[in-house]
Amino acid sequence: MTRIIKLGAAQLGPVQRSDSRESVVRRLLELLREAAVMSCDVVVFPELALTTFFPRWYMEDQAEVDSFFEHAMPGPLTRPLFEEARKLGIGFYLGYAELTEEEGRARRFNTSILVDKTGTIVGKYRKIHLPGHAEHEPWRRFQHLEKRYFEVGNLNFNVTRAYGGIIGMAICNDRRWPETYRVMGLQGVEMILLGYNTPVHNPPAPVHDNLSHFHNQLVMQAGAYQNGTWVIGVAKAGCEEGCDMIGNSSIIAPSGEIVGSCTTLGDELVVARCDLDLCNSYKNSVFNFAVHRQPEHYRMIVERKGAILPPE
Ligand code: ING
Repeated sequence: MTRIIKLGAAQLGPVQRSDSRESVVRRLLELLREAAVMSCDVVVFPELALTTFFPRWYMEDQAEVDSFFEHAMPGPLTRPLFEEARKLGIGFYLGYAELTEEEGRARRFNTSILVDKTGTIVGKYRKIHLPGHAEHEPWRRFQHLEKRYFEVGNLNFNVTRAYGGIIGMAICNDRRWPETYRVMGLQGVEMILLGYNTPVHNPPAPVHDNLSHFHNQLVMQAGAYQNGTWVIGVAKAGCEEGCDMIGNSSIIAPSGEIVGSCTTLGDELVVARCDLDLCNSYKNSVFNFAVHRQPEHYRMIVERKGAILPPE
């Protein structure tokens, strides 16, 4: 029996600071309904989909910072999304800023959830690779303060059985690190869902700006091929509060081929037929880890975190 997921990459255009949660949820519902017309099984929304990318600003007032976080998921403003998804029989990935209490203290994470077709949360991930910096750096055109506002994720890179396959999640900068894909690849992942908010301009390395689309697709294509998995990356795009962010949302097959990508910087749904069994020809041949990987022959370098160079 084939295991095909009709996958909708639901890119969002910019969300401005003044845009209410309600207005954003209305946009997400619009994309969800369009996905239903296209017979989608699963829809992927961006990272931090409910608000503007607030780490671009230096803030000291914790209450102001916390206004960008969700204190419950679903909460009163996001519940309509879960209810509509259940009614339409569509699962979804959603990225948001999570404020919760664990071990007796407030915890703040850059989080994504996996919701099945009954509207039940079946998976959660908290962003591990937090880019940027923790203190105000006035030399920058805009800040990137994820290290200030979020803790490093504490849920590892995990996988969930859902939608008939083995599904993993990542968030934005995670996609640039090969470990992200390999840790899930070693768990047999067949489809990795991730959202991103990626400025065109990267202040520490402006020479990379003109390669932002190339790098965006390069890392996801490599991760997909080297682990025999589908990878779907979905942007919040366009000019947000004066900061231009890339679109280029992409659906990538286990072959590394791009089977669909957005062409605008707005709210845009791209749909693809994702056959999970396409993973097998890579997992059972060139990337058959059990037969071809030799971790014992490089473990010492990985664990020592450094090269073993011959004496001078
Ligand atoms: N954003 C960016 C990303 O990794 C970045 C940060 C931008 C890194 C440009 C390198 C170059 O896509 C988030 N939110 O991680």
